[in-house]
Amino acid sequence: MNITALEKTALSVRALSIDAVQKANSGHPGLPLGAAELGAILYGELLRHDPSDPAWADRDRFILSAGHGSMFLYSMLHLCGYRDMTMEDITTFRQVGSRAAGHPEYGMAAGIEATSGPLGQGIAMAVGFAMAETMLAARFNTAAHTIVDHYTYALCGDGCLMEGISAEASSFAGHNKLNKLIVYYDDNNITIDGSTSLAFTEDVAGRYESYGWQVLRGSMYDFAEIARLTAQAKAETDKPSLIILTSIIGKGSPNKQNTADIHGAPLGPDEVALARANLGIPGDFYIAPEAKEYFSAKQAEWKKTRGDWEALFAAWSQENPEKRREWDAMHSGTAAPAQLPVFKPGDAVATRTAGNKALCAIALANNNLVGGAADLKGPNAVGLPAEAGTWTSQTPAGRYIYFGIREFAMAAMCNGISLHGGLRSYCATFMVFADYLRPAIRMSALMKQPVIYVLTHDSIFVGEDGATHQPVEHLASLRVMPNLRVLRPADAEETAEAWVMAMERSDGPTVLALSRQNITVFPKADPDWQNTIRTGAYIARQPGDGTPDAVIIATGSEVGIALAAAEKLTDAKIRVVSMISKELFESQPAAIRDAIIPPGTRTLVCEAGVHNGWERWAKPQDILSVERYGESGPAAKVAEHMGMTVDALVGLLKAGSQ
Ligand SMILES: Cc1ncc(C[n+]2csc(CCOP(=O)(O)OP(=O)(O)O)c2C)c(N)n1
Ligand SMILES: [Mg+2]
Repeated sequence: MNITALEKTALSVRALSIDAVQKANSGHPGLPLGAAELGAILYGELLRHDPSDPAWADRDRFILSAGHGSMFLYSMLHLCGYRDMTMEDITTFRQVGSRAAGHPEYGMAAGIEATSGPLGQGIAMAVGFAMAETMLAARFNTAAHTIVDHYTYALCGDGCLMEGISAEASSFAGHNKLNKLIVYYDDNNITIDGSTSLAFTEDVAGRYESYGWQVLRGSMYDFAEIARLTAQAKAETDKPSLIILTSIIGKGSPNKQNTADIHGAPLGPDEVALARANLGIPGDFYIAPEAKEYFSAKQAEWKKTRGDWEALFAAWSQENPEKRREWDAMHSGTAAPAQLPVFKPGDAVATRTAGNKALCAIALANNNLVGGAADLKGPNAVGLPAEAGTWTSQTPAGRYIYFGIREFAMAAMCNGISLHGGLRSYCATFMVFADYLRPAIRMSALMKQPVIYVLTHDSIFVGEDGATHQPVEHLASLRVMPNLRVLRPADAEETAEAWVMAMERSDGPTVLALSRQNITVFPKADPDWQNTIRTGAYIARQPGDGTPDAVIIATGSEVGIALAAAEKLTDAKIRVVSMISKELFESQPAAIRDAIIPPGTRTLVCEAGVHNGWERWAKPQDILSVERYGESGPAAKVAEHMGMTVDALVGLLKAGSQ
């Protein structure tokens, strides 16, 4: 280990971070200054990676959970020679167009493994990465060839550990013995408001030990110790490791280090000058020549390591052509067609139940689909066929995941699994608990990850469980999230298509909103509905030719209400549109929209949720919605009590036509 080169690397991280934040007049110098030594040794000595091929499948992953310290990551990527992270990006840190965004953003620059900044989610995503590694290793390694063998590293701060999601994810990781997960804790006792003594005095080590982690301690400023502790973490084959590194926030800034002032504000010109003098930084955006030399030598080493792996992979491919075909299929990013379940009009099936049949069929055709529920495997109906097995530390090739009752971590872990590559992930809970996982859904959408969220029990038709379990505002609140696709199929046939639509998506997450209650499969007026549904809506009922007298837009179980209401008004030509995805439909060209909902035609909406968003399609008095929390009782009685019935819709239709 070249200590001088590592010291000069840490110096360069400090120099770049001080200047980038100062120039942007915005940013967080505290973490990169305080943890620069870890950056140097992690990227220089510990990580198995190759900047010339940042997508190398068997690279170690590093997730900066404390995403506010983004200059830590950008400095290291630049120093290592990741081509995406140029000096121009660094000198334009936090400006529009720079790859060095305020917080690391997945997709902006190769080498950024995950978007981070929402504290705590990085730890959970790291758990997901580590899970994915075990899954692929179990499936593809052979006695002769170990082609999947990498570690997942993360760096977290006090904030990540205060967030509840770290508890969910770390408890899960300990239970599942994710020994190739190594989390460094930047233990500086400072957050934005000041000392951690204000609000965080728990025994972190004791807590992690109780989760079943190996807990190690050392100094952030002792390279040999960090190397030794990391080796100890790797040697532990039964537990994840937390390496607590005592550190000084903003180290090197003579007047601001060890204070909250340096957490998230530029040093200011005077303190920049003092810090430079103190550290021995000779100029702007300084990179020490020793660091440069060190990393150019490393680049050759890294290339060789990856080259060795490529040779191993080629030999493995040669000997295991079938496994190789599966590897390619799993990494292709496209879903294989499945033998979908067939339903016929008149069948009474809950869409959650139909969804399970579709999921099982799709899972059989797509070996890379893994997932589970937050202790609601049965109620959400998201079990996998028996041959898919269960993912445990003993059976890592298994595909059904018992996440436990940890919705938020479940969703963030699914993001990690998806980001890792090679796998598709899904997860499930009751729709009413969508807000327990919402910040992770947002991250799926932001990171363009095709995670599938199965949210069942999607309305007041849940019945007896009552108001706490009946979603009312959730559909509307999910629909407003950019790049999230919400699909609410109206019967079993639509549900199978919805699952296919979710699998076809590669650039963002999908919510499948499914019913608890049985729904009768209805005949579809549009013979081509299986294609038309991909526009977000199709004509489910079409009375005769020509323009209808009125159009009812309905979603999910309320399509049945709309169909029944339309039948009751025998003297009017009423079209029923099943709108499986409002936002998808609204993104269609006008010609497609107008063909389904003719402009100028009276349009009504029926959905068992708040009206918000539907004003685009119907006048307020023509929207049959639910504007209050639900009631406990049998579903039909609750619906009657709340006015979500065929008669109520008939009443609306008649009222408007007078
Ligand atoms: C979920 C979430 N809540 C709040 C914030 C705002 N925030 C950013 S950094 C920070 C303090 C973090 O303290 P610590 O992790 O100790 O970082 P350090 O100050 O040591 O760099 C807070 C509250 C956030 N980014 N994410
Ligand atoms: Mg801190």
